[in-house]
Amino acid sequence: MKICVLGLGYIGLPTASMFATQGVEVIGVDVNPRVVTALTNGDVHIKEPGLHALVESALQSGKFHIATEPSDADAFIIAVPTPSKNTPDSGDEVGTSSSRGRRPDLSYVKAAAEAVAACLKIGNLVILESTSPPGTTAHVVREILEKTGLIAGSDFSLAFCAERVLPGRILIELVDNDRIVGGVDAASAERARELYATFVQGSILTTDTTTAEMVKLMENTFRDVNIALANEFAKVCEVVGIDVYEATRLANHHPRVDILKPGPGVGGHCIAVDPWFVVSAAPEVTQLIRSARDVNDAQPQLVADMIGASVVGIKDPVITALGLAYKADIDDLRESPSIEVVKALRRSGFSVRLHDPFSACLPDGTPVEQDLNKALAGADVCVILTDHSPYRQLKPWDSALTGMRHKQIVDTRDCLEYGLWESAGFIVRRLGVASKSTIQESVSPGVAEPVH
Ligand code: SAJ
Repeated sequence: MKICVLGLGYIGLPTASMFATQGVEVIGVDVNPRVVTALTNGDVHIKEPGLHALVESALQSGKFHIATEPSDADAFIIAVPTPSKNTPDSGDEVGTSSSRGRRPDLSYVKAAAEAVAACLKIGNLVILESTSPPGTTAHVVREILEKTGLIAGSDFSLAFCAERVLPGRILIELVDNDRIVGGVDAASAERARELYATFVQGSILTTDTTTAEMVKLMENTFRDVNIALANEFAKVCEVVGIDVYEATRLANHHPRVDILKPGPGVGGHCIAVDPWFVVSAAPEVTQLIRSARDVNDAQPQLVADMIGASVVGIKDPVITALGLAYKADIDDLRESPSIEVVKALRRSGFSVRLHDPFSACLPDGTPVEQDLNKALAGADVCVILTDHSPYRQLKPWDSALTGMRHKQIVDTRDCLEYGLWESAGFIVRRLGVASKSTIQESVSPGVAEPVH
């Protein structure tokens, strides 16, 4: 058995390595020569627990070969990105987010399918893993592959099987999670099921390709809509003067309620993108999904306004932003709401210092301070945007915090034991919590208590 995996990113690389360490001959293909050179030299370009060791052992097994183009194989797995792009009229509507009307960009999937078509032989199995709008496998990919004259479902098998892994737990979830495989016919689904059973220990359930594509989109849309609900509850709780975390904790005692956490917005390459694939598949009937996207997309500005309010009255305020990744304990900055908050603050003219223990620079090369003491020295407000573990352990008496000019914290992730901080004289602002001690109430108008 020989497999060709196209796309050596967050999903393709672990998947290819997993097959190779199970004794399957794998050709890992990436169009980016830098990725290919790095991997050939044993350098893994993605930070993920256990991934370096897995790739190393795959390469050492002699079963994992890296290339820039696919070659003959028994099975092809396409794991390239499916980003979204703005429709020409997006962003023009008053009161809506700039991402309104985003639609899937299938250019990478199409290019990968063309590359597979060039090597396609009778008896091959082709699987699309990239998250895709409903119908992509059965129409777009099928059409490209059938240009060879071979017919899907009779000359070759064609299936869709999306990944479902959580960044930070990829290697565990790749093995343990159930998988949904859709085939253009029952035999295609069955062949794909057998292939994944090489390393998947969860159940592998079969269906048709379009249902399998929709399942993946529904999963991430479910999460997006539920996060939007948590963000909306946070705003309501501020209006009615209560603590959203207390209310959520109590509501979640109900056996059929599981409210998520509010935050600075939704990031990552999936949840902020995939709902748009659903919207673009059926724009007339997806008002709720669209509204949820708008609610989540508006969070960074809301958080920026909250931070801006904390430094009213302070001359030349210094804001220190802790955490830039889209979620805790990873280095992934894609679609990160933390970066959107920083951009919004800078647009308003604020000076913002950046700190993140996992990222030394932004994608545009802007350096990110790695020393917390330096990042917070003389700062007027410390803002937790991403709840990385080191931040969760912060205490008001840590040297980094005592170096601040004013004792103010904005915790957008509810990750600090806020009572401790308030006892130490800090003003703590949390999303979804009506401020007990606003600056205006505690000290002279608009000025926070300085650190002595
Ligand atoms: N977030 C909140 N509040 C919450 C939970 C999350 O604001 O209560 C935010 C996070 O901070 C982050 C964003 O949402 O910015 C997304 O994070 P996440 O941990 O919910 O999900 P991802 O994007 O890392 O991974 C998701 C997962 N999908 C689901 O949980 C339904 C994962 O299983 C998928 O494989 C992955 O998308 C993907 O690749 O599609």
